[in-house]
Amino acid sequence: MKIDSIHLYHLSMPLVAPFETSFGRTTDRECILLSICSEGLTGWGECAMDRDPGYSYETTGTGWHILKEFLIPGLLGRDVPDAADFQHRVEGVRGHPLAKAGLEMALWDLIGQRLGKSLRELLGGERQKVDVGVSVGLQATPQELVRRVEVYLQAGYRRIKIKIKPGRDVGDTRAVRTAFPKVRLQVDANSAYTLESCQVLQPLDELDLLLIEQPLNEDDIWDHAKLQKLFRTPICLDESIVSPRHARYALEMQACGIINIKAGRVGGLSQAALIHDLCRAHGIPVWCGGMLETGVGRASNLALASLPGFSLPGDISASDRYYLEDVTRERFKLNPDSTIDVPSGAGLGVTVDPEMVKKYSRADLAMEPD
Ligand code: OSB
Ligand code: MG
Repeated sequence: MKIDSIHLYHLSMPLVAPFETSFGRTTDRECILLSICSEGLTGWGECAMDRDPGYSYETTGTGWHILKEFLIPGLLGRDVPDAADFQHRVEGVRGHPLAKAGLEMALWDLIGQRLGKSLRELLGGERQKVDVGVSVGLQATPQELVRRVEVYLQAGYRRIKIKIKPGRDVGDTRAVRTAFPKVRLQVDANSAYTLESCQVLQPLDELDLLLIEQPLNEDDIWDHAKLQKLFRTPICLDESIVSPRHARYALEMQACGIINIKAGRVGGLSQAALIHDLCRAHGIPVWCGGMLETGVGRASNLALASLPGFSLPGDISASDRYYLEDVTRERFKLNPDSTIDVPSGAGLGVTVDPEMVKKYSRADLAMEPD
């Protein structure tokens, strides 16, 4: 497919409620939405970085720079038939997986539209609907957290993830566990601990958690391996797994029992699928993480989560958990069985509303071959 032009949009969208993690508080979520025009079709992609380098070193600022100066110039006017060719072309740009993944997403959308196949079909996904849960941010008090969790349980979510940080870990988790003894519960520390400071988390091992997500630093697969030996509860890696190679390291080191796969964090859907295949071959369960995506990224996450190895519920909640208005005409709804339907239309299977993109764009840039 010949890449005729690429359009970037720096979005800032108000969340229905602030989302707080160990690395900060988000009230308006930023990202870079992009479209690729090719032979009369338009494919959409989302680069899921945030404004601040709290989760990852990538920000909307670095993403804009890398896309504009390096990634897009290498694609304009070229024929890019598939994701493998795309990955080969962007190999020379070190790192910046979130920026690359947004472009690859738009390419998959184009390929699907061209072939009349959904992203789920293209990736080999087997489910028409996927199990989902909700990720609940840090709240002012444990009591407030229990109230938030109750609201989500009433809305129909059957798996809860809570964010923890030093000083707000065992107490918060115990409060939720006591209030809801049977709920499927997991915690996410977003790299807020060290091997030493992690000692305080030991009581979590008695709270019947599905997993403990990313307690240690992003570049610290080695210490996660030491930590996993101290816990019965599976450690789940998120930030540490930035490529299929890192997934292999983690498995070889036995640094985790579970992996959270985000296509953005690993440089694209093709890389996410490779990690899925590797984990499946090793009997390691995976689940689809989220980055507060718009309807564009959410559609992509749903398709990814339909692959057979995604055996745990994803952080893919209904649209109304995040935004009052979205950039897609489609809004994703929670089914009574705590699932969300995987889009079945060609490509991502969503329609982008240009008015909404305009409303929430702070900047945009059209690029064509010179
Ligand atoms: O660590 O999983 C994370 C959101 C932004 C960045 C990192 C994370 C998260 C979430 C929310 O936990 C997941 C979602 O509902 O999109
Ligand atoms: Mg996480």
